[in-house]
Amino acid sequence: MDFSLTEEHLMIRDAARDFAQTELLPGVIERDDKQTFPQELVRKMGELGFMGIMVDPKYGGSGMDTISYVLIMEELSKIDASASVMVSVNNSLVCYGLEAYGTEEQKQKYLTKLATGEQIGAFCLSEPEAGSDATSQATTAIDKGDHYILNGTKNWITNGGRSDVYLVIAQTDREKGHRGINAFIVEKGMEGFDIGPKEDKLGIRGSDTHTLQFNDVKVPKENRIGEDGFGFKFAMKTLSGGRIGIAAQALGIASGAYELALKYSKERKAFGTEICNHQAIAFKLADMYTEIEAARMLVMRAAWDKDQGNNYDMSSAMAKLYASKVAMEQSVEAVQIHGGNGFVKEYHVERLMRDAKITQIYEGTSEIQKIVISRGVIKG
Ligand code: COS
Repeated sequence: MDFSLTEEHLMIRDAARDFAQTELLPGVIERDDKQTFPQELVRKMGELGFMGIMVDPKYGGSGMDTISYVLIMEELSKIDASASVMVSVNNSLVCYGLEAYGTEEQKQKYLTKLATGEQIGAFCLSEPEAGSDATSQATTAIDKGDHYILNGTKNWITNGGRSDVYLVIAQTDREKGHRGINAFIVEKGMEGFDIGPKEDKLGIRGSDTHTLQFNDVKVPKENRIGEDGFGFKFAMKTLSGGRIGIAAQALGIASGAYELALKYSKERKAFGTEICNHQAIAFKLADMYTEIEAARMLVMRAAWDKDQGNNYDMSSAMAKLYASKVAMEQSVEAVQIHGGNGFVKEYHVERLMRDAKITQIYEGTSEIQKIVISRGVIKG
């Protein structure tokens, strides 16, 4: 067993940290306040190879491993979880989904642009009545021979207004249940595809979240991903990797909040000494650090499982369940250590606390992760 990172991993982590500090940090409060999508920063992240981290270089990707992906996600998320969720969705839901299950034509046409950040992608599974209960897809894709006709509504779609490529899950044959579900590549601008207004959110306010409408959208058959009826398994397999990305995002929110709290506790004085010298604060720091390191082990384990070719359904669910809990609890503690200043935007921790909540909800709520884990435990 080896807990150390390679020289290459350390370099990748430092590059991500440097980018987050110099590029993401300066405008992060304003982007959160005004809900501004960081278009220019996405372009820069594409140049650094962050939009196709694990994609094979022959499709324009960086050809890195999942450990690298997790390291990059943690560093970006310490500073700006709105930017990191775009990276996560583009990498582990859209690029991975296309690379693992797309045809060579689909990879050449779509993946090559998504992996470089020239284009952005979105993953469209959730619906007004189908979030956790993902097999109950109301969106339909009727088979018309050489094309499908898509009708329905998708909710809370990250990158919803800014994407060029949308992977859309829809029901083709209701009688077949989940085996009648398909996944499709839908392009922005296809007739009948409309993007609703941007959601006004509690956290990750710089990310671009929309409801999407599909009204008789004609999707060519060559845009279906995998065999007929593969769509639900496609969503499940892709989300298992997505959960590693969100777990790493949660880890970054927690460690970012912790680092700010530690620094503050060494500067702020009360009762004649820096507040870190008071046991009330020192014990909080001890708990925070321990919890974050425990989350890190689970996140790294899930990434390692994926890199080794092991099944990572359970390890990614455990990583997301635990890291998101740590992000929520420890960002609250970071605000508490900051006292009154913690409630003020310029100290950053209140934003991290707001951003933390979504990690317990998207890409499968904590309750869904417990379903996945408990089924795995019982099955053995
Ligand atoms: N990989 C491959 N196949 C999987 C899978 C996985 N990780 N998980 C489930 N499947 C397959 C099952 O094997 C089953 O196929 P067969 O009947 O051919 O064996 C099929 O998918 C249906 O699985 P299951 O019966 O377990 O479906 P459930 O309705 O009980 O739902 C959960 C399973 C709850 C795990 C699933 O609906 C889920 O993950 N929901 C949350 C979705 C989500 O993350 N939403 C957020 C949207 S993205 S922001």
